[in-house]
Amino acid sequence: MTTISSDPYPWPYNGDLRPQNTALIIIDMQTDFCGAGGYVDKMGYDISLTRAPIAPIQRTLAVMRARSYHIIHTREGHRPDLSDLPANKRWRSRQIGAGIGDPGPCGKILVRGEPGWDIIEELYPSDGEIIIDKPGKGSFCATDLELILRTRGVENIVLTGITTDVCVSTTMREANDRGFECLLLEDCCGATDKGNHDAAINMVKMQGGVFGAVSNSEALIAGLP
Ligand code: C5J
Repeated sequence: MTTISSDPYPWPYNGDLRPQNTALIIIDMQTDFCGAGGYVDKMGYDISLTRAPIAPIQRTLAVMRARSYHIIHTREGHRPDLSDLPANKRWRSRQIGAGIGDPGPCGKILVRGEPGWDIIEELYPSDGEIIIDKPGKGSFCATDLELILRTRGVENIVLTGITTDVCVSTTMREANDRGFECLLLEDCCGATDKGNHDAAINMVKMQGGVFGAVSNSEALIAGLP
């Protein structure tokens, strides 16, 4: 029986925490979401908020990699011909001056293969780690993530990345509905608005842990077998 100190219950619920059944998912740590000249920067948000989780994720990743946990990275982005970009998503992004698919300082915004779309150097995947390319906010929508998790026997998911209130929250809800036992690491996430970050974390803890539990990198590293 191994659990991590977390809120509102020691995670995972059944105490079955092992490298074989547990994955670290690092969501959308791309230049477009946390780098100078990327999508979030171009929209006018403060990228220090989305860069804050870089160091805690690095520490968590190093420990989980060394202990052979499953490591999965995601990237939000669209095909170069934009055939998977819904018209309303493009329209909305243009309203705020950062049109998806339009040229920007880091190449075409949120387009696969462009410099801004790729994962930042500090958290770049190692050989053999899974990368999920997703067109939407949730990591399960229009991807093979669920198939990969089930094939590998993953039951527990540790969630990190950006942004807390959008892609991380959507992925956590999708995973929870599929029966995965989820832990969100508070300091390993960030949002474009601090209030939204706090609210997204608070929502997880309602109803006895309606989407799972919340902890932080220090507690996870201290308790990880
Ligand atoms: C957004 C994300 N915010 N990775 N994407 O559009 O949260």
